[in-house]
Amino acid sequence: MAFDIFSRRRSAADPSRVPPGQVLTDKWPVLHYGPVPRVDPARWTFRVFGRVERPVELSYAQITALPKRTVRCDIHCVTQWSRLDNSFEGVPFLEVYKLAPPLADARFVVVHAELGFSTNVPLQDLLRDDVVFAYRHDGQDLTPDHGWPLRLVVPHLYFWKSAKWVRGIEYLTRDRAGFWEQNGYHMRGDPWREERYSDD
Ligand SMILES: Nc1nc2c(c(=O)[nH]1)N[C@H]1C(S)=C(S)[C@@H](COP(=O)(O)O)O[C@H]1N2
Ligand SMILES: [Mo]
Repeated sequence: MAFDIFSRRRSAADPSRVPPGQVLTDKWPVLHYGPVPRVDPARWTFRVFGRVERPVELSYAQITALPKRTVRCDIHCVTQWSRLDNSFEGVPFLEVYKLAPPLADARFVVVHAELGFSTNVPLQDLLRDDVVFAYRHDGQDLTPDHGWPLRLVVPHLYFWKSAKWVRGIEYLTRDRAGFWEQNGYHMRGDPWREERYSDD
């Protein structure tokens, strides 16, 4: 316990872990637009489509049978809270990428989620070994609030790019604004450069 308090203080005291304009929290706020969708994993599918040679559709059993990894990372929300030292367990983006590779001209991805939510991410930002489709956080299954049964985690971008309740990815040659991006948020969203809004 004492160690936990010590390590938290030490993180809080380390400005190199906290991007400009962010405030630390120990709690994990729940943030999204609209209701929490009700999801039945038995009927759930994950589609890979767009600029791919061979589109695929995976069941929940199939995607969670792919190799998994645990990523330790900090969360930075554009509404200015940051939460340090999270662990997310799930399927690396790179595994899904290998399973249905995009065509050579693909440069961007739109991540599709339940209830019409989407977010766009440059492909380069997803081709990193710490980007995962997560089903567990800090050793427990994700709660429905936080994106169960599957959410994306892109540790180095603002957390709105980490879509909850994902249902597929679409590869594109040109960038296309997702839900928050159509409402003024940045097309990339790097917290270290404070890329909060489209005019930042
Ligand atoms: N499907 C979906 N995913 C979403 C959102 C949303 O509205 N719908 N909001 C994003 C935003 S703005 C944030 S900050 C994080 C919050 O994740 P959390 O509730 O697990 O903290 O989810 C992101 N993923
Ligand atoms: Mo957010």
